Amino acid sequence: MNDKIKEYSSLIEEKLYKYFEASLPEYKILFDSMEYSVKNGGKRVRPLLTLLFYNACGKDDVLKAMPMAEAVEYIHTYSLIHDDLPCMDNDDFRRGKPSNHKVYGEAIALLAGDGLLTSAFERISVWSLAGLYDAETAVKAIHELSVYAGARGMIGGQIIDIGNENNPNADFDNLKLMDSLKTGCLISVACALGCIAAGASQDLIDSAKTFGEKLGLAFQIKDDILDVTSTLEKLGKMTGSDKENNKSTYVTLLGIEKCEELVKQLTDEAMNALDVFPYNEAIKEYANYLADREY
Ligand code: GRG
Repeated sequence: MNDKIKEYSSLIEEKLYKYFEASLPEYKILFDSMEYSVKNGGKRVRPLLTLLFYNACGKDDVLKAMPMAEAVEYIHTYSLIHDDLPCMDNDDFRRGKPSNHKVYGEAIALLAGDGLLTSAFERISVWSLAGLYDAETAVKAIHELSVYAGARGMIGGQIIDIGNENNPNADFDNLKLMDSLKTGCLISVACALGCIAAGASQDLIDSAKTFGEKLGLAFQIKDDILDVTSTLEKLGKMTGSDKENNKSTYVTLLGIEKCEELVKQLTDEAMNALDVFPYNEAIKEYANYLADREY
């Protein structure tokens, strides 16, 4: 694995939990619950992409992009906590451990998700007030994040997903729209945030988004493949859940072989968007790693 990927991954692990150290004693349980899910061993795909894109813009002081990386991982974690709730997917396991509501109960899990969502905007704005980002950079980052994580982005994808429950006939275009929103948007904005933190041009920000859109779809198709081919031990969550929920997926529509081809094709297309970046080697390596991943 590329040295930069290793270095940034350990930086992320070092910084991601600082926020929870300053928990309020009167209701520490909320911070414990937020920390439980953040600490719970995710792959850190999104914050890593933020740091890698910051670096790809020619910047080395990656700590400057860390609040953006934290923000996107907190939003990702909130989405997983809420997604596991009984009113959504009702999943008892996440990343091989009991899901948040199984440990803390539904009410606290709901609030932990709310706390993480809002803390994302706190992370960026507090560092801007401290002088790390100028006001325009912070507003741009907050704007992009709120659009991509909100009703026009990730939440929109979740609504389409709910509409597809018990609809094994959803077609390719429906799945593509759902996943572009549900999965692609947060990955896209993670890439864009790295460029925004670096003060990059709109051209670079747009290319980062294009990369994220393609990679996000490849990532989701791979996720659907692993739901069929992997195991609970490797994935840390129940496999076969799509079949059990009677859901149409890329695998049910196209079969595994065609899906593997599509992952490769979308990953290649994502790479094409990287030509404009001065330093893109680490991102290319990471995109290939994600396409070949087993969990
Ligand atoms: C706000 C309820 C709510 C939902 C928003 C993102 C989302 C929609 C729901 C989360 C569940 C899900 C399966 C989303 C698809 C994207 C995806 C494959 C998430 C898993 O991301 P990984 O593999 O997770 O990066 P880790 O555990 O590694 O962090």
